Amino acid sequence: METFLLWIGVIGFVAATAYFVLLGTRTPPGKRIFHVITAVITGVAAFSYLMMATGAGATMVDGGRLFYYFRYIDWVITTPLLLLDLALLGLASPRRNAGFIAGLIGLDLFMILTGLLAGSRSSGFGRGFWFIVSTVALVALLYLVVTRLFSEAAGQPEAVYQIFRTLAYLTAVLWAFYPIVWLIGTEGFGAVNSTVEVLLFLILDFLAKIGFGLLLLTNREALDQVGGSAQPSRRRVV
Ligand code: RET
Repeated sequence: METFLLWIGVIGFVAATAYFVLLGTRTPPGKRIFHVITAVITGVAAFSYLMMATGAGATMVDGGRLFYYFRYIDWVITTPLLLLDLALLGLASPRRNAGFIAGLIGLDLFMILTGLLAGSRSSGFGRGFWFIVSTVALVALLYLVVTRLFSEAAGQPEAVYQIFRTLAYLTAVLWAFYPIVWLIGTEGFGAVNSTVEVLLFLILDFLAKIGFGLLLLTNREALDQVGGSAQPSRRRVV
C-alpha cells in the first residue's frame, strides 16, 4: 500500500511537471520564470517520490523504523523555490530585496536541516529538541511572509496582489501541517502508522506543490502584470 501511494506521487508529479512545461512553451520566453521555477519544484518531487517508491530514498533506523530521508533532500530544494515564487510575486523589485529573499531562504534551509536532525536522531530527547528548533524557524519564516512580504505585495498590481495573497495563505496553512504530520507519524509519537503518514505527506505535497503551481500558472492576468509598473495607491493589509 505504501509503495502504491508513493507511485501515485511519482505519476502525479510527472504529470504536473509535463503540464507546467507545456504551459511554459505557450508563454513568451521573457515571461517564463514562474513556469521554470514551478516545473523544477514538481520535477524534483517526482524524482524524490521515485527514490522513495523504489526504496532507494529510505533507510532502516532504530531497528525497524523506515526513515524516508529523501523527503528532506526534496524539501531542501523545493521549499526555497516555493518561497522564491512567492517573493518574485510579492516584491516589486526583487533585486533590491535580495537580502530579504536570502534571509527567508536561509531560515527555510535552517528549518529543513534541523528537521532532518530531528528525524534522524534515535534518542527521544534529541528528536524533541531539534523538532522545537525547527518549528521555531518555521514560525519565524511564516511570520516574515505574512508581515513584511504581505506589506510589500500590497503595492503590486491588483491581479498580482490577489494571487499572491491566495498563495501566501495557502503556504502558511499547508506548511503548518507538515510538523503536525511529522509529530503524529513514525518520527514523532507514532500515533499513526507509516502508511497513513505517507498518505498525509502525499496530500500535503500535492496541495503545496501542484495546487500552488496550478493556481499560479493558470492565472494569465497576474503573470502578465507581474514585473510591470506598481500601482501608486498602497492597499491596506488585513
Ligand atoms: C519538519 C519536522 C521538524 C519540524 C518542522 C518541519 C517542517 C517542515 C516543512 C516542510 C514543508 C515542505 C513543503 C514541501 C513541498 O511542497 C521538517 C517536518 C517545522 C514546513 C512545503
